Amino acid sequence: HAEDGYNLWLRYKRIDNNNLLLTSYRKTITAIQIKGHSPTMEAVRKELELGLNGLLDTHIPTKDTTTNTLIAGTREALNLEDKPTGPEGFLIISKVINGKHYTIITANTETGVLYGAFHFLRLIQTHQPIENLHITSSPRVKLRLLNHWDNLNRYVERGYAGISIWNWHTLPDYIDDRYIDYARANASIGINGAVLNNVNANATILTGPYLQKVAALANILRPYGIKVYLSARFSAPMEIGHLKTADPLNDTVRQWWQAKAKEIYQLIPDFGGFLVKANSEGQPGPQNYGRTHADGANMLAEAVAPFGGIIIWRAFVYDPQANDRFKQAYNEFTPLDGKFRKNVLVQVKNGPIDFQPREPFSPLFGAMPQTPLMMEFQLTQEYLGQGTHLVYEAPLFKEVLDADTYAKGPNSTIAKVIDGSLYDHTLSGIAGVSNIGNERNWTGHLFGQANWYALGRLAWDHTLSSEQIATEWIGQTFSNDPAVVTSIKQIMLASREAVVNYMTPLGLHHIMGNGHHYGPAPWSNKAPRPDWDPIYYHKADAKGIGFDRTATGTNALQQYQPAVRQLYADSNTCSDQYLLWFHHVSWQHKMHSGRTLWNELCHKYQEGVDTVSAMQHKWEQLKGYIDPERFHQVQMLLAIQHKEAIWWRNVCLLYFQTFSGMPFPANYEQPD
Ligand code: GCW
Repeated sequence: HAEDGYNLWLRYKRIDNNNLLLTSYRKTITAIQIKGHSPTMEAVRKELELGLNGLLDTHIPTKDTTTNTLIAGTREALNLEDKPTGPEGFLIISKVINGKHYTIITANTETGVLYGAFHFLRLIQTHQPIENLHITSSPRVKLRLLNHWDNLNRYVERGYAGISIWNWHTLPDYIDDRYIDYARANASIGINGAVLNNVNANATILTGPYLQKVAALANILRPYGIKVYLSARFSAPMEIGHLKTADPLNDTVRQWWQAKAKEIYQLIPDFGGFLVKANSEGQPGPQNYGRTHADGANMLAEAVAPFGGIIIWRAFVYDPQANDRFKQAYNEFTPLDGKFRKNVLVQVKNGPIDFQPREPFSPLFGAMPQTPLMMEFQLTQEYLGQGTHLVYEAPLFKEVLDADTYAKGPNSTIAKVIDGSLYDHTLSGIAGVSNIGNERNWTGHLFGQANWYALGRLAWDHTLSSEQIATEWIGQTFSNDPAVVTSIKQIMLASREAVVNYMTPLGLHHIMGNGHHYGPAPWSNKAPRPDWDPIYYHKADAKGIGFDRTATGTNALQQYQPAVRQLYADSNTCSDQYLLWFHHVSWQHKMHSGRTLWNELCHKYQEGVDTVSAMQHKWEQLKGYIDPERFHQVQMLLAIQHKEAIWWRNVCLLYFQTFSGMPFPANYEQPD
């Protein structure tokens, strides 16, 4: 492939001759020895060969030589004393045995060895020394999943990178190479599961012919440590089973699911389980029969339990009748804590509304101690400029993971809720709603790749910083030249705050156009449901703007622990970032900066635009340091982003000015 981004962060591009590390790498690795011939060990061999031969531009033989050999194998196969941790952890160690030098990649399982091999390649790709290694690593979170919102007809809901990579039509007989590269990319960042179809599920996926297709994909992904999962439509027993009901307490329904589970596990013995969106946005669910989410989840959990499967039940629910969508998930789910079977996780979106540029964390985190809660992040940038805006999401993910729920006193971070450590859960998980499609560079926007990458890395180790992850990604994707790394990193790290500022500063949210969720439409009030309308969220009027969620309003704040509530409860002390999430404040309200709210709003929108200009400027300076193809692609997209940041600023300010009646501050670029 030319420089079209297809190779993601696995480019294995030759290290420059004038880089001293090249000599050292070539000296340290003169042969590769792979212990074992299973499909996973074959994947290890292929990757190490591809990677090392590419990076070092030499042919490294796969055989045992006297010294300077890279050995990869399970601990059992190598008969080692050193102990890697856990079923997926790995150990990379430099050893001298009988005067001979070895680099050993080992693990308790073959999948662990594969993760170790990718880590080793990452070290070289990011130009780290490899002569004296002692690295142990194991994932902090057990289920590290991508959720594909694939509709079976190549359409991806909220997909901005072409059509789906799953070609259901040609499966199971035709295996696109791309499936293998998908598996490699995921394994390289530790992703170990893929939910193949949309949560707005089509029951067809559960029919015999489709299960054959799913099995074909499972066979491809298996050597890479990736399990397949399916979104299950709750009413499938009626639609494809021709039953009269899908009531979870009905015996025939239960038997139908049990038989279905058995059928699936016969084809796919390591099938992961089901993901379910129920009684949400019109999807069928247990409440249609007067049953609870727990009844529904438990019925499915019972069906997959004999085979070691799990159920991931989504908590994304809201009700058009309710006065505050914010509160719904908490209200419906906290009473069910303790009622779910052991093999159920509840998957919660990071915020209480819906993947906004910034949300306070969902109050469910920390509020269901007896239930393993799984994090749902959205890689596909539905509300963040979709496929055209450069937004590096790691800072968003980190902000959420590092937030303190105070559920068990201070330092009860969301990361600890999610990794199971706060409440001692063995099941734990993080999911990312996938941003990939069949575009040549997978994600449409080249920088969307960084979000996929970051999700995997953070699910493996949530203590990594956004900056570390960016540095790794840039080194592998573009260059390790410190000047290039610094500039691209600055662009990436500024981008999330930029999108917050030019779209929804100071705690505004959900003012994107109904349906498409792309551009600004703060005036819009004609959606089929009130809770899809921007005016429901910003509540601008002559007095001020913002959603009062304190005791004088909907009191959604009540759902947080007192220590969190305290952070937000008073409009004078609430941080600017969340002000309009929790307060309806006057246009004259004095902000921390000393400006009025109106002036601050103008200031923030402008700041967003200015940051995008600065990002563009930094990118321009990289000309000549990055191949022309990728340079030009990103350059064009940044120009769109800049144009649209101005669009957002102008539209929102002119609209809100109809309420504030206040002039734009002096020295301010007047919107038109
Ligand atoms: O954000 C909304 C999206 C829907 C999506 C839903 C969900 C899959 O607009 O497209 O449906 O969330 O997460 O279930």
